[in-house]
Amino acid sequence: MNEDLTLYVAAFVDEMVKVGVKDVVVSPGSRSTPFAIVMAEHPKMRVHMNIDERSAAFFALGMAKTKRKPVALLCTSGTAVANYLPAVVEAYYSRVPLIVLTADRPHELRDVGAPQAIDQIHIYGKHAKWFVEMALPEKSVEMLRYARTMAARAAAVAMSAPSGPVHLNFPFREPLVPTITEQTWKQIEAKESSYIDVSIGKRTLENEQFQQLYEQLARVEKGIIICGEMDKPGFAEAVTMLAKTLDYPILADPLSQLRNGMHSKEYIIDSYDAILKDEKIASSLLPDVVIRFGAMPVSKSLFLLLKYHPAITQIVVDGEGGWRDPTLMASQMVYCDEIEFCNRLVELGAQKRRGSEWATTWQTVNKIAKETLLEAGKEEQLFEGKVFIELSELLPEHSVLFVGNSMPIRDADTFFMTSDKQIRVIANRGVNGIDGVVSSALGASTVTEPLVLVIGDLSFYHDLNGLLAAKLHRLNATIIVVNNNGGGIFSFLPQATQEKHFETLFGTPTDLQFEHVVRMYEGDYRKVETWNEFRHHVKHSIETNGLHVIELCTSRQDNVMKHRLLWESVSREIGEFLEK
Ligand code: TPP
Repeated sequence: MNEDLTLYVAAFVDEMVKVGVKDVVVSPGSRSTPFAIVMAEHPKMRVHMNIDERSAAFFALGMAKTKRKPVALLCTSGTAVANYLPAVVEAYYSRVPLIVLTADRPHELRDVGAPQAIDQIHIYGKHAKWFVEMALPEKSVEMLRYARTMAARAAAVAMSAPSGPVHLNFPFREPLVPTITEQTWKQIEAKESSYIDVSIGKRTLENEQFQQLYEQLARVEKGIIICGEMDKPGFAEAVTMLAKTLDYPILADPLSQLRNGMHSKEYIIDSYDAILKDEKIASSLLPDVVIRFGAMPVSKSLFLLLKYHPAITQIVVDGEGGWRDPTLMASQMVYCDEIEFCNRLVELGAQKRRGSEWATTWQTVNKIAKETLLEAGKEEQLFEGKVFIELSELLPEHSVLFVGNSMPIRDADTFFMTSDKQIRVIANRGVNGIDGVVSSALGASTVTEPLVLVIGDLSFYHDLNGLLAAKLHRLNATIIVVNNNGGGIFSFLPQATQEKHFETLFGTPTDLQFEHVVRMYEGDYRKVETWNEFRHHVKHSIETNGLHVIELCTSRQDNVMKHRLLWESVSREIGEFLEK
């Protein structure tokens, strides 16, 4: 009977379940056996097996992001632990709560040439919000309470602002197989409820601070609200009310969750990236004040506007108390829950300012830009941007659109415009990696369906291993691979002028036939050549269970040319309007 080990691990797992951590992504290994078996035995814990730790960690990240709750990860000792690093880093920067549990050799077997032993202490550095080297298992009442306390605290730290990953390292001595019986759960049930119930509050300001902010803003006519990545239920309604009160347009990033849904779109500007590409136009639309919510938006032209116009007063509101200002131009940091901030200013703004020329100009310019960009929707040839125009029509209510990094997120910014459909748009924008995107999307698909991922060919290649989860767990997902045979983004950058080295160092064509891989994972594979085929297969894949991969082959040269032509048309049309 391995009672010390069994009861200690069972107490930890039971507490995790009680504080709401009910999903764990497990990778196989020997040292992690105590947790793997206890978790599989716990009646309320859902175990998701994922063999490759790099994919497993991204799978957990996608799941946690979509749930807005912590998800646990479990792996054995050695390089398994190191393979979690990319996802831990992404989770840290994108504020996603993860509880990383790693099994380790006991202290006497460290740094003495024992197999599969590496230094796991603080292995994720500052990318883990909290690190704990756990005590060796013991079944005393005190140590069972210690195990419970650590589990509750791990979830609390992961969830408290800013949310992020925590790492607990568990030394285990052999024998490693726990002896779980019905009695085990009774023995560790110290209390019916959680051992520790943690309440986490929201940040707010004093009444006078709200009053001062309102008075400051009420004096300024030329203001804009900017929303980057943000996924708080209720924020869309609150910020659109604030926009109405102040008569400020909202420049809404595709990840702000403001472009889609039932809230008012009157003030939502979705084509600002194309509008602001022309410096002359941008300088005629300069605001005096900006209120910024969420992460920094994807748009480069918006970033440049904020960076190079120091006269703009930039107010950055962050409910999680970070420092999200890559422009280094913020004038005010406001640490207040974003919904509370909007609601309180709306309450103060009884006298609404409406119908200013400022807001109307932005609305008209946006309309012109949109109409011009939507011309791309008439394109007969396969054009990357049109994927998102088509998806706005094809995606059903309550779908999740997962967007890959590189061109897909930029095309979503330009071509995925406002609609009344409830569509959640998700991406890994903490550090913009092209790694782990397939796994993150598949993790998200375990939480909500239908899920459609749009991804570039290099990014798809990067995480082909991730597809195994779809086969093993019978997941339902549609993956649209935009295959321009290499890194399309680089054709837009100054590197594109380096003809001698461009293809070898940046373009990097792989000439891979993805069909074989998709079939290996028992997915349905379609290559589309026309928009009719595209529509047919997207609709069919959403209505049918299983993994579907739809590949669309495009040309990098054509792509850059078509984007530039569209941006030129937008500048021309808006320029003519503004000169009138
Ligand atoms: N490695 C990682 C893990 N993340 C990165 N962001 C990069 C490298 C640098 N990088 C950014 S975009 C890109 C690379 C290599 C090319 C992506 O190509 P693809 O996924 O085919 O998308 P496309 O640019 O064609 O839209």
